[in-house]
Amino acid sequence: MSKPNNLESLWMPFTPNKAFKKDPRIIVSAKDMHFISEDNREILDGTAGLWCVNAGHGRKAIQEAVSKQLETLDYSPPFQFGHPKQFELANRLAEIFPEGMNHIFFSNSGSEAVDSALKIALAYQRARGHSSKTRLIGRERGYHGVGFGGISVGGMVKNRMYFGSLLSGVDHLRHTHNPSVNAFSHGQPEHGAELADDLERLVQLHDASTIAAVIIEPIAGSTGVLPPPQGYLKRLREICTKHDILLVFDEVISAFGRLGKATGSDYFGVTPDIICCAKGLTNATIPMGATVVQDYIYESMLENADAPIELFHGYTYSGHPVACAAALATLDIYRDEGLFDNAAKMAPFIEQAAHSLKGTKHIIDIRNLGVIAALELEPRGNAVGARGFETMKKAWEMGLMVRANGDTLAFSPPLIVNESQIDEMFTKVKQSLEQVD
Ligand code: PXG
Repeated sequence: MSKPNNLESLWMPFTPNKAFKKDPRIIVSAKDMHFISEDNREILDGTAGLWCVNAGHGRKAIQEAVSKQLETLDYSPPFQFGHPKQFELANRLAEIFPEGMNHIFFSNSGSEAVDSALKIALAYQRARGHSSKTRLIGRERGYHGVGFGGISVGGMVKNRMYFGSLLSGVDHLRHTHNPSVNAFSHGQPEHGAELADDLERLVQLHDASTIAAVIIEPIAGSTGVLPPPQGYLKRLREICTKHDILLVFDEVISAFGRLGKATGSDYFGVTPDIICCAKGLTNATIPMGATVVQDYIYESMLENADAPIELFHGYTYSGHPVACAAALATLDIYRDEGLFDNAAKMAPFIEQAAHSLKGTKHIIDIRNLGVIAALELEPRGNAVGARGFETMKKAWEMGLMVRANGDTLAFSPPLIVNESQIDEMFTKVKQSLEQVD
């Protein structure tokens, strides 16, 4: 196995470069539920990479589809020309996304899927004659990727504070995290549906005639796993409908089975106007994002937007043939192996295993939904995030990958996970926690 001998030139994303290069964690291969580290240790993947390897690692069928596609058609331009697989994939996605959401715009990442959604929302409002509807509403603690659109509507302080004044005309709902009444909730917390009424407050302030869209993650992931309070999403949907405001669900982590259904919208029984997805779409093998819209949005754009090009937006790699091949093979695996059902089956085990850690050193809250769980740790004095980071490192030494979002440890294993692997994840994280100050 080749071994890098100089780590200096690479500027690593969302990583403390100095600390990492002194004490690197290098992954050299992966299969099914495990990574193999440079020092040849098996690491149980408790995070599906970064919430994305939903079918597990090293899937043969995806590899074969990708290499066959490379041999057949490596690339074709997406503007003014088409290739068969992008249409096939759009049709396949339309089948598994909520009814009426049959039109799909391709991009290369979650960030691009989000920026595409925001631009589509604005262009649609203008095309149908509501050109004063330009305001975008996000939510505190929201994560919508790292483009300027996404960080503007996003609500994670560090992702915003270094980057200037961002998009104008953006406002935010309050987040829904309220541990004083909801700590240690199993699944969706009981309290907080009324926080959806924040949108009514923003309508009072700005007037609905200025608001194009609201974007939220149906379950917030990056900020530390915040399942929506019971009734919250339905209430937000009703307020959006009442005021003719588009509702965008950022399902970059919740689509493709994470909650035991194809989409979070399906799981929660709440249908938005636009869904953003990425990650699990190709099992993370080839970068790809998609923005899925209701038929009335697409049809209105074709009818009312300027001709001949209805949407002045697109990427060199929109609907890349190799990404499409990977996505089609991935969707076959999800269907043929019933992985969304397996996720639904594993959800109670992950819930039980996570909550069994109540009382373990440092833990101040435990949250779960579907194949997602989070352990929130008490921060160590002013060193916010230090305890989470050290526990992640300790777990890595013990052969477990867990994600530290500040002081919250997040679990989102591949959907092929079984009961004994779930037990192993929580046993190892408990042992790690016991060794961290
Ligand atoms: N929206 C959501 C809801 C996401 O979770 C993105 C957009 C952006 O996707 P790309 O493909 O542009 O990265 C994401 C990405 C974490 C973590 O620590 C999660 C993500 C990215 C980085 C870290 O949980 N999700």
